[in-house]
Amino acid sequence: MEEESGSLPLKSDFSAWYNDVLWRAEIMDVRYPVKGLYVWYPFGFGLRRHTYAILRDLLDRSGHEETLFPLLIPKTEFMKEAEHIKGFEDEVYWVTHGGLSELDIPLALRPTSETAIYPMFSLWVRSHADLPIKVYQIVNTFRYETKHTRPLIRLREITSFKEAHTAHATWEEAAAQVEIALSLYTRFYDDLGIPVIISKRPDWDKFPGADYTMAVDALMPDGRTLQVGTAHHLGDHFSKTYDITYEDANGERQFVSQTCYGISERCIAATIGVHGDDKGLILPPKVAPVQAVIIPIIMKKRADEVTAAAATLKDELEASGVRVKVDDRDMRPGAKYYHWEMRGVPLRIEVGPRDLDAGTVVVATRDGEKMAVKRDEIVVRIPEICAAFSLRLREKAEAFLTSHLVPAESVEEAVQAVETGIAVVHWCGDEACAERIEKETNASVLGTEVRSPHVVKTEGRCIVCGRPGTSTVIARTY
Ligand code: A5A
Ligand code: ZN
Repeated sequence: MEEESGSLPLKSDFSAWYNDVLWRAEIMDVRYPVKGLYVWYPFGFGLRRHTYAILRDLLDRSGHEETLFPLLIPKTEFMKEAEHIKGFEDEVYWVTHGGLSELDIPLALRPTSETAIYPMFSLWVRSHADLPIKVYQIVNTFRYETKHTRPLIRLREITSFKEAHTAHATWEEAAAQVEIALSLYTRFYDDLGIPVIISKRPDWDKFPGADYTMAVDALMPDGRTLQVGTAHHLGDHFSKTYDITYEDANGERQFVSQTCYGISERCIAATIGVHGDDKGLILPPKVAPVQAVIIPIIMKKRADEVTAAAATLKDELEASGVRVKVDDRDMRPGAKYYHWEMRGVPLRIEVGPRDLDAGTVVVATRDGEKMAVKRDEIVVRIPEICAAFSLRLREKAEAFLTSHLVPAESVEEAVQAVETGIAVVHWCGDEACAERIEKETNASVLGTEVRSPHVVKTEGRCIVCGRPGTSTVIARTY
């Protein structure tokens, strides 16, 4: 369909590019008649499936168990933790009726599941032996967002909310779990070829009901950052509210310490935004729904021979675990190339009469490399070609991030820096100074205690007041 309706805007016009590529590459259909709710096309859902398989695998292999809690939360449970309510009350959708009768207790559509899960934790935890608990679920959650909604980025129905919830005997153990979560998320984004910046959100920006929040941010091509994950230390705020206790060695009841951490389909927005180009998506092979497309180059003569060779190659690649398609539609090869480039397919394999004679196939990677590969070596060469391709994507993204991290020694320099990227400044920790920075730069303080190989933590004078401060990252955000 995209072939018939104009062309993709340049990626330098990122917002227009993003909106267009979503339907041209068949990721999301935005025509669903409810604001903030979107439809996954099957191709987009394939991308989601392979992306979340990585996440599931990381969690499953690090002691997490998958679970599933109800969507509806009774108002009585929801309203128990004061800070949590304050943070979410203007974002909650309420179910008030069952058929024609009003419910005795209204039910919230979960905006996140602390208040669904923790009353059950209270029943599950009895003794020290029941700890730690580490569970996660991948579900839809609902948030009545009032800021501008955007597919995959700011949704009212988050369709792919991965939330993990843990309970521990001590505060320190929970703090260690936050670090584990951050390292899992770093590995996840590494697999997607997306370099991230981790930092501690300022107090006024932490999760409602948390002791502190660590956030994972990715840099989008327009210089704005996207928060693509968070890990929260919940201390005993919720365990006191929901009475989650265990008996310690002395027979005394102790409140558990908790954490939770989440990732949404923003991880897919980041994959799309970070890697794509003027021709469309560029997908890392690990998550591409189609990893290789075979294009038979059909001339008048030897059409049957070429078709048969393409089919055999497909079978061989499929047997070796490659997600592969043959595009044998009756179209110009150029139009086919365009079609699969839009969808980010990492490898295109051309098979024509000349290749048959030479005993080779032509492999073109989505980032523009082209090579002749011996026909009888193609199956073993594919993993290596994919690995090199993934590495190039990652290196390109790393280079983009590093070149957009700009040290700023004054508020004026920070104003300049956030025009194109992330400002790295010194800040004293005082909220008044942060307000000044945010007002003048029209950007947000992402956080302190920055964890990134690209930001060296240093001490220096606060760019507002001159008092001692530490490295702080500032950016315009989604
Ligand atoms: N219970 C914890 C994990 C929690 O809810 N944390 S959170 O509110 O920070 O959400 C987790 C992540 O979901 C965020 O870091 C952000 O990446 C994503 N997210 C939050 N609101 C979203 C929305 N309206 N649309 C898409 N993604 C969203
Ligand atoms: Zn200051």
